[in-house]
Amino acid sequence: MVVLSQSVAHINLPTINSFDSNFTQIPVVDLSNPDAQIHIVNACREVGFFKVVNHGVPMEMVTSLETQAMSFFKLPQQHKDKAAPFGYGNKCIGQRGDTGWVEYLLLGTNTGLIAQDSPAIFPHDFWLMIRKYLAALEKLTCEVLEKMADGLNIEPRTVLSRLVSAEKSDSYFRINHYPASDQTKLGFGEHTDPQIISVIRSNNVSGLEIALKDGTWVQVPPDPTSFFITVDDCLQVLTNGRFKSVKHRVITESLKERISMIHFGGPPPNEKIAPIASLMEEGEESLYREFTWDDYKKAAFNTKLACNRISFFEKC
Ligand code: GA4
Repeated sequence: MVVLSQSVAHINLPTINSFDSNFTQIPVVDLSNPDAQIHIVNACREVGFFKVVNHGVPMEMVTSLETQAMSFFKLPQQHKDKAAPFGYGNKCIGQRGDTGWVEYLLLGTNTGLIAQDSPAIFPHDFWLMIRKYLAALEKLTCEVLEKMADGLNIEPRTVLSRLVSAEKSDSYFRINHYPASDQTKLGFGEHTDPQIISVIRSNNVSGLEIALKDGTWVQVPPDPTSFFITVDDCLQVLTNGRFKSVKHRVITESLKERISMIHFGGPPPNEKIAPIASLMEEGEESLYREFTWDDYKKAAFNTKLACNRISFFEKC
């Protein structure tokens, strides 16, 4: 049975006991495997989610950033609240009244703030680590997207990666802290990510769940040495629906605190998001109206978390 604390008691938990008992494994892609591109494309078509190993990101870089972030979240609440204008949030997600058992830092990677150590409320070392981590994550994101282009047989192989490596790319970085609790709580409600792909890394504490194509939810066993990738809404459009963005959520059920760091790879604001021409078969039409990332982001950020945002842009 699910027991909710008072603070989230008003949240309707969606079908959290409908786990798919037949689904045994999250797809794993070994980036050093010469066939990695095939496994990436299969995972994106079938699940919209996979884990990458042999990713080349040094683990000490990841753990030292996590340690710094954890010491921020350990600060007294009044101190953390001072960071609210700079991306700190506590229990409130987005602008439309969504809540969750989570506190977080949410930073735009291209706003200039990270490059300027701003706000100075965080120590210089923290900013240095964030910059190093983001550089490594952008590289990993591009590697995955280039292999994806190879697997889809589209050229040039940078057709997707250039969207997140462009100077004006509008990516986000989020550190979520789910405090320990002895009760099951909705940490982060179900949603798809609006961007192209998101790269998630967490400590060794469970909670992340994904929805399969048939709507059943499966738990993702944590693996702190690996990264998990989600197919996001823009990638669904870029592939004209061949890949579907994956619904995911976090249900905390552990006495241990969970911390996750997510890089959301987004395109430049004025980039047109439409199916990649070289992927389309003869006579195939786009399933979506043409829009820019700025159009999509404005619409998306104005919705509730669980909203099917992509449907606003589907052709009737
Ligand atoms: C989900 C993915 C990212 O965390 C995020 C989220 C954003 C936010 O936290 O402000 C949104 C959510 C996310 C989509 C719908 C809107 C906007 C909260 C919300 C209710 C940073 C993003 O890009 O979209």
